[in-house]
Amino acid sequence: MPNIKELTDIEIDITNPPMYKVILHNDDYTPMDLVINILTSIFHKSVDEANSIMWQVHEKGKAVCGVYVHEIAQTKVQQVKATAKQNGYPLLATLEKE
Ligand code: TYC
Repeated sequence: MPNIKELTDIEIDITNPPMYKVILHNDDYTPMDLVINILTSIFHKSVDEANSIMWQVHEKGKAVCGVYVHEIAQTKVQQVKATAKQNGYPLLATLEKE
């Protein structure tokens, strides 16, 4: 029979995993269309949402494009990095703990 302390720890792990923001950064080279494609394909945004996030990054320097558990957030950052590299652009995404 688990004691109360064990039950509390398990509950915290399942219900409140730490969450991470994936932040997209502006640069002067990555084409707007590629950023929109990344936001629709990797972050599952609608074309309207992707357009709005892309303009926010372009005008303000950065924007949050999603909030995920660590493993998923890290995978998305790597997918952005790989896509940018494949296309020869310096697009940058980073993680920030919520
Ligand atoms: N500033 C880029 C341009 O003018 C567009 C851009 C938007 C680049 C968002 C990166 O995360 C980014 N082509």
